[in-house]
Amino acid sequence: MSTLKEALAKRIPEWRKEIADLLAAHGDTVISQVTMRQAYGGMRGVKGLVCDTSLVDPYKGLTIRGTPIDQLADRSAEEILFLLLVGELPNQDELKHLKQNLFVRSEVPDYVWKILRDMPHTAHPMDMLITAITTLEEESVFRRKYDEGMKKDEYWEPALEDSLNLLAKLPALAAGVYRIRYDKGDLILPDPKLDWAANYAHMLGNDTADFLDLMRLYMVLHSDHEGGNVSAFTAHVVASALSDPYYAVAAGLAGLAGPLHGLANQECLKFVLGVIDRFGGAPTPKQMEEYTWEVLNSGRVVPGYGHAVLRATDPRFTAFHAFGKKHFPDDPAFETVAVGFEVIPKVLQEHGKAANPWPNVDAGSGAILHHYGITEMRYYTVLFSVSRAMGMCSQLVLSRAMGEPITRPKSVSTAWMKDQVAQPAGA
Ligand code: HAX
Repeated sequence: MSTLKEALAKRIPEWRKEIADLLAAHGDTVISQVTMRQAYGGMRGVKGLVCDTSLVDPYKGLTIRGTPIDQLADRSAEEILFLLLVGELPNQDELKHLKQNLFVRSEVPDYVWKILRDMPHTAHPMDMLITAITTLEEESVFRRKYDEGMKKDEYWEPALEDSLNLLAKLPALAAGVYRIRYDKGDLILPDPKLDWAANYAHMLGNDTADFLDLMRLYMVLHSDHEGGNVSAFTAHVVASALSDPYYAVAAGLAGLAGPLHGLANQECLKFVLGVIDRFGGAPTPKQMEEYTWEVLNSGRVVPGYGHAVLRATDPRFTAFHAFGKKHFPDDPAFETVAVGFEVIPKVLQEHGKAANPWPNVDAGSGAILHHYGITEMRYYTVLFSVSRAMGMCSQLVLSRAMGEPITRPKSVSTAWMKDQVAQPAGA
């Protein structure tokens, strides 16, 4: 049976040559310029990174290896992982092998459960997930092989091994975080007949066909979002120091746990429930407008709206919206998100600050989870994390395969900036 590793091993020499040829011929070509505003402004728009797994077009949104995300919404997470890494979808044989391979690696050692159970009962679920991952670092093959003196050419192999081991365990780990943190009873064992995403749903404790489908969609939509977002970039930088994938993914997830990034889904449901609470159900457009202005006038951001790169409605929002519309159009939380979509972009345009007034992926996902009984909103970023780990791992395996060096941009001081624009004495 052919494997993901074999498929990747075939592609790597081609890609290495492609990059070497490009650099030999055009290595000194300028691809970006940096203004002072960009240096002080989160490096927005600076092109100084390469990511081949996915790309975000400001108007069309996410494409994975060139395919728009809405055309991949019916695929399994395993297919997406293969696509991210290898650049093409797996054949039946490769897919079957990957599913089995992930299942075989999925058992979580007891010492991890012990640590999670010993954590304070008030711990944030993201703290628990990150702790579980750093605890699992004990298993790192990359670190062991590095200590044994592996060659640079070989780095990608144990990076892939660690990535597959970690990804295989993540659904069980994340479901365990949910069940331990929220007293949901015993842990549930995975079912060998289910795929990776459906097993996550099953281990959370909901085996209905709709919820399994939702988890499949959720895991695909959040899987990757090019290289410059906080979590991907953080994981990339940490892995560039040859820290192993457990450290890199844990670091990336610490970034995802920020309210301007992955934690926004938690904030979004808080916003939606606040609206429902205030108006006793889904609001009218007028009420939604009033509420949104209140949030803005109190100096807060409207969660789920705006984006550092996108300048149109996020196709991932559209996919979630279509799911909600099909399965539960009358749910008050879904209706509230729908009214928000009608009203909030206009309010943000009138407010005049946000460069992008349109919804991002987080605007509606919480309302959908809420419908299926996952009401513990502090847990939502964990779901995002399980999926996004696929992107982080794929990117770091490819970075090692391409022999990328340690990341180290140059910083400058404000005094240096002032010197650049100082008039010569007497001018
Ligand atoms: N509500 C109110 N104000 C907003 C806003 C929003 N949804 N989005 C942007 N703005 C404001 C910014 O706070 C900024 O204000 P100041 O000049 O006073 O600092 C101004 O508009 C310009 O910001 P921008 O250039 O449009 O946006 P950034 O690239 O700086 O930031 C963010 C992008 C996603 C962080 C921003 O739009 C935001 O805070 N959105 C709400 C939080 C959110 O939904 N985050 C999830 C994003 C998707 C993601 O990463 N998921 O993981």
